[in-house]
Amino acid sequence: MEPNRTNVIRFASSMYSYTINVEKIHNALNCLEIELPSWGFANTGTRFGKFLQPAAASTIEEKFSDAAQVHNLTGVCPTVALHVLWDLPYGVGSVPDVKKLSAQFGVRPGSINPNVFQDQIYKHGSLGNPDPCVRKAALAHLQDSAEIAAGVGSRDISLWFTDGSNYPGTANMRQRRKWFSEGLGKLHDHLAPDQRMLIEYKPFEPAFYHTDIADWGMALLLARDAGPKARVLVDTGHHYQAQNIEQIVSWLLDEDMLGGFHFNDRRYADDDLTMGSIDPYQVFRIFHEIRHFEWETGKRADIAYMVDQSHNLKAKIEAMIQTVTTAQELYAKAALVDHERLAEYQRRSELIDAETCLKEAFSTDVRPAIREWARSRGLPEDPMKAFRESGYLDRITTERRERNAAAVTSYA
Ligand code: RM4
Ligand code: MN
Ligand code: MN
Repeated sequence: MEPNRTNVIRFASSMYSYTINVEKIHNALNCLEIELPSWGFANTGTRFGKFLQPAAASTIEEKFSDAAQVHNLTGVCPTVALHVLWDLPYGVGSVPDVKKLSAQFGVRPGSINPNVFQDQIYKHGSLGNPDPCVRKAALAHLQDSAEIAAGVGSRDISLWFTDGSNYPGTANMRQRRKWFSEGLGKLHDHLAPDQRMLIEYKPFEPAFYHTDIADWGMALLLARDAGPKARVLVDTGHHYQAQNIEQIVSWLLDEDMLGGFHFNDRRYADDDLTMGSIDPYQVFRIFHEIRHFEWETGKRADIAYMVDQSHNLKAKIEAMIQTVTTAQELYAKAALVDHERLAEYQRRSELIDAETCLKEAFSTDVRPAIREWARSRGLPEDPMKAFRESGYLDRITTERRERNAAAVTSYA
């Protein structure tokens, strides 16, 4: 059948917008990097116990090796977040080892995460502890962490505190805020000129009555108090059910105070499930706010995109590949939003058209364009398939099985 003129024109114009879309997606993917957490490759569990995986990583060398697999297959995960207590047992003394592993595996150390919650001295808090000796010890560890970060060439120190209380009347909340402000200020003074400190908030758990840094407002005030190198870190799992995370993100962007993300998903609380597994539209909306901010201001938002997940049941490396693929898809969709058109609809309060404009981008199948992008970079089109065919999992399962079987799994 001869194509009629109208069809030809329609086809040509849809080809034209297809080409524009592919270009938009490729440009967006070129600037998306995702940091993997070292602890995401280790055996983790719930407070009721762990189900051990024979292939889980238990040394920092194994964590680097697993993270490198994900980076080699996806091309967008050049850094791995490290937890000082779990990954650098000798503190600053472990820096040379980390540098060696980084050179060996081709992935760099990313954010450095101090640990001021596991030691027995932190039973009643760290920087907010009523005991000045404990506050001093916590600060010393935070400052050491800044030195570790400088030593391994990382920019960000990522701070999460469990400080809080379980029962009303047992803690002086205002006083603790002052201690926090003091301690974080001292850490700020200790940072090198190009370093940043990211302050994470969480409404509850492990503290169940009050948490010292419970929400983005508290984190923002403390970051402001600390100084110009402090920013807020948004962990998507650290909000109450109905909270509008993308609005928090857009306000923090507006204040130039958004430093980074810990991505994960949840159904109930801080479930640490795979990003986008429960509510992909929410991740899209967050990415959209960031892209919209960048379009409107002409500025590039300086955000560390990090994953903070715990795969108790899923195979760890595969779950991480799935996460990266999901992040790319949702970011690519957000890159497709037609900002000019959206701004016009918003100005005229054309509600249905504005919402449809967003949904059109969300419902576009971006996978062919992502495959094309991967091909153009010499990466596998299907990283999961490539991983499964690589034989890596079989090899590490054999190597690590015995050690993992001997690990501790009990809750009590
Ligand atoms: C916390 C928080 C921190 C992470 C720890 C392991 O809930 O999200 O960012 O480092 O878990
Ligand atoms: Mn987190
Ligand atoms: Mn968390």
